[in-house]
Amino acid sequence: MKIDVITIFPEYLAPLSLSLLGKAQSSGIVDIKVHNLRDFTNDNHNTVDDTPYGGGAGMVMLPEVWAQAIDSVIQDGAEIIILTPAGKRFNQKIAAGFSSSTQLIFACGRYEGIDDRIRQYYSQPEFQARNIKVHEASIGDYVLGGGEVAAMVMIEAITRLIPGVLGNPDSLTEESHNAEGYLEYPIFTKPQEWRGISVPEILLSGNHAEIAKWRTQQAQKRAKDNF
Ligand code: 6GU
Repeated sequence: MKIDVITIFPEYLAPLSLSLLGKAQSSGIVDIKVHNLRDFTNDNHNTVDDTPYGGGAGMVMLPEVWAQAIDSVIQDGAEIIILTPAGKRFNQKIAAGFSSSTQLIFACGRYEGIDDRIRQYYSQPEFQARNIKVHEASIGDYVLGGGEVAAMVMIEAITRLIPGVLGNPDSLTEESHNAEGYLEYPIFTKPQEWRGISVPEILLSGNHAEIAKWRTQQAQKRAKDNF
């Protein structure tokens, strides 16, 4: 999978070369490139934004600069993901869908966002014919300073679902037994008693059917208590 992240703060994305993702890149499973939007400006001030038509607070990112950047990386089959708090809420199911894509392009908006014509332009029939799709995505109901952290969240959630990225693929099958993707039971390791708190007796019983039943109950209880 090819992943291109376009941002005015490339340094923000440095953690992408650490840990599992760093390994997945060295082994060639994913190829992540971070691009500086300002490299695609055409004026001396490297301008990326201007005031909004119709008035209002803040600045809007210029469509031509974004198109230059996207055009420099786009391939047939690409999923263009525009990060905006107004986008569709990202979840595990969406992550699974994107995990089989050949190219993901993350457009990290700042300020009040990217001129809407970028979404419109890449949604046109000529791009549809190339299997290129545009999405607007949000990671939750709160406002971040920009899409960079949201892109990292999505990249981590998506890439760990690609075969070969996780050290132990069993971690994935365990998760997928839960319809909502990640509703887990509480877990314990050694020692059996720690600072006066004991591991639940059932987990020491060796009765796998009873343990599975307990874990399901606990996971359901957790899911209910969380909301
Ligand atoms: Cl994708 N961007 C911004 N700026 N804020 C967010 C978000 C994205 N998702 C949740 N909050």
